[in-house]
Amino acid sequence: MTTADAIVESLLAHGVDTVFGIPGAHTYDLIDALARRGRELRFVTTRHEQGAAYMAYGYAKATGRVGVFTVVPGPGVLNAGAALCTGYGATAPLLCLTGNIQAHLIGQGRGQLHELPDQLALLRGLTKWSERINHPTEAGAVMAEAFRQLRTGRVRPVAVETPWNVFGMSAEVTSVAPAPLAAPPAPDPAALTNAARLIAAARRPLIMVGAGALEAGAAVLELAQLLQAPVTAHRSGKGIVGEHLPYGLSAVAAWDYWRDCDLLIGIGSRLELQYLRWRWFPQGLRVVRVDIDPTEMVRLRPDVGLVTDAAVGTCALLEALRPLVGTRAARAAEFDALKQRAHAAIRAVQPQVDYLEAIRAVLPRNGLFCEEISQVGFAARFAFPVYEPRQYLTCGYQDNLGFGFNTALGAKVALPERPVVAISGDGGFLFGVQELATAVQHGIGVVSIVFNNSGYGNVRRDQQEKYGGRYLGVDLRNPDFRALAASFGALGLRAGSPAELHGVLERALADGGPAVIEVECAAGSEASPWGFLHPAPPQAAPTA
Ligand SMILES: Cc1ncc(C[n+]2csc(CCOP(=O)(O)OP(=O)(O)O)c2C)c(N)n1
Repeated sequence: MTTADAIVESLLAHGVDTVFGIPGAHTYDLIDALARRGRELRFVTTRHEQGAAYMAYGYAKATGRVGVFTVVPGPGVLNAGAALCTGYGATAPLLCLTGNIQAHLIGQGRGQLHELPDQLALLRGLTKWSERINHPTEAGAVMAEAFRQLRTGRVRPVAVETPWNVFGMSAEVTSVAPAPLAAPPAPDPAALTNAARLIAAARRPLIMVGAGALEAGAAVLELAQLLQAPVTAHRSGKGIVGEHLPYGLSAVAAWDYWRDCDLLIGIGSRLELQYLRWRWFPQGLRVVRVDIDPTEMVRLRPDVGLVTDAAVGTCALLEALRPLVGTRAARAAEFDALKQRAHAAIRAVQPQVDYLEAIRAVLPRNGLFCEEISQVGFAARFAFPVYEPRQYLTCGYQDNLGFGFNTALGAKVALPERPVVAISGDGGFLFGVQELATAVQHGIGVVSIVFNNSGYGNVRRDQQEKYGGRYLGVDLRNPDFRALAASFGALGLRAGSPAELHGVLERALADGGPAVIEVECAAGSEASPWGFLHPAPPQAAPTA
C-alpha cells in the first residue's frame, strides 16, 4: 500500500465520509487515492484553504464528528490557520492532512516549493497534536493516534503531514484499524463527595455549560430539575438546555439571577461569561467545575473540581446528590420572571433584536444558525434562542471575521436536510465570499443574511466612542450583493425591514439553493449590544 492509500483506508476505517480541500503538487498522490475511493468519500473542492478548513469546522461542530480537510503545505496550511485556531479555541475535532517538501530536504532552507522553516512546529503550535508520516509503515499508527487524540480528552484539532515523496511510497501496511480508546477518567471519589455537599447546601446555584457539555444535555437537565437551578450558556453551550425549557436562561436573564447566586457549577465551560465578561462576583460565591481538561482546574481554580467527561461527571453528581437533596419546590415562575425581564431589556438593542426575532420566527426548530462577529451576531448570543445543542454555530473566543458563511456551508454539507442560516456584516461576509462558487457548484443551500452598514461597524463605534470619532479603515464600498450572488449563480435578495426579512427568508429557504439576502442598515444606526455582553457591576448600575 502507498502512504496515501493507507491514509485514505484509515479515514474510511474511522468512519469519515467527506473531505474538504484543495489539491496541489505535494498532495497529488493523496488526492488520487481519494479519487480511487470517490464512491465512499465525498470530496468538496473549495476556492481557498480557509474555506476548506472552516467547512470542516462547520461539519464537525454541527455533528460532533471529525471534520477532515486537506491543503497543500506552506501557504495552504497558513491559509487554513485561522480555522485551525478557531477549532482549537472552540472545541472542534478537526483533522488537517497536508504535505511537506521532500523528506531529505526538510530543514535545509533551500527554498523548495511551499517550504516553511519548520512546518511541523507551526502545526504543533496550532493544534493539540501533530505528527509526520515518515514512511508508509508508519501511516496506520500515526492516523490511528490522530483519531485517538481527536476522540479523547479535550477536543481540539490535530494535523498529519507527509513529505511529498513519501505519499506515493509503498510498503507492507499492517493495520489501519482504530486504536482502542481509554474511558474518560472517573471523578475522584473524595472530590465528588465534597462537590455534592457544596451543591446540596447551596440555596441559589447557577449551572453554566460550554462546548465541553454538548453531549451532556440530558444529565444537565436532570441536574437542573433536581436542584431547581437555572442553566445558562454564553455561545458554545447554547441549546444544551434550551431557553424554551423553564431552566434555560439567556446570559442576560442569568446575569439578573447572578446577583444572589451562591454557587456556580461550571460544566465543560471555561467560564468566560463569568470571569471575563461579567467580572463581578456575588459575595461568598463557591465554584464547582466539571471538566475533562486538568489544566482548567489550575488555570481557574474552583472550590471543588472534577476532572472527567461532562456527562460522566454530571451523572456521578446526580447519583451523589439524590440522597442529599429531597424534592425541591418548583422555581419555574421565578425563572419565567427573569426571562420576561431579560426579554424586555434586550428590546433596546435595535434593529438587531427585531431582525433576530424575524429569523427565529422563520427558521424551523431543527434549523441551524451560524453567527459571525457583527452587530447582529453579537446580539444573537443573548437574543437568539435555540432548542438543541449544535444548532448555534459560533467561532468561540477567536471572534474571527470570515468564519461564518464558510462554517455554515460545512454544516449544510453534513446535514443537507436541515435548514442553515448564516448571518454576517458586510465586512465579514467578504472575507469568505469566494465560497459562493463552492455552494453553487456543490449545491450547498445555505441562506446568508448580510447586514450591510457600509463598514466595519463595530470598529467604527469603538473609534467614535474611544477615539473622538477619528475614523480610519472603517468605511467600506461594497459590491451590489444581489448582483454578486446572481453572478455566482446563487439567489440574490434584499430586505429593508424585519417584516420584509420574514417573507424574503421564507422564500430563500423554500428555494432550497444557496442564497444571499442583503439587509441595508444605515452606518452607525445599530444600538450597542455591549452593555449586555459586558454588563456594569450591580452596585454601579442595576441591570436593565
Ligand atoms: C479575522 C479578523 N480580523 C479583524 C477583526 C477585527 N474586527 C472586529 S469586528 C470588525 C468589524 C466587523 O464589520 P462587519 O463584518 O461589517 O460587521 P458590523 O460590525 O459592521 O456589523 C473587525 C474588523 C476580527 N474580529 N477578525
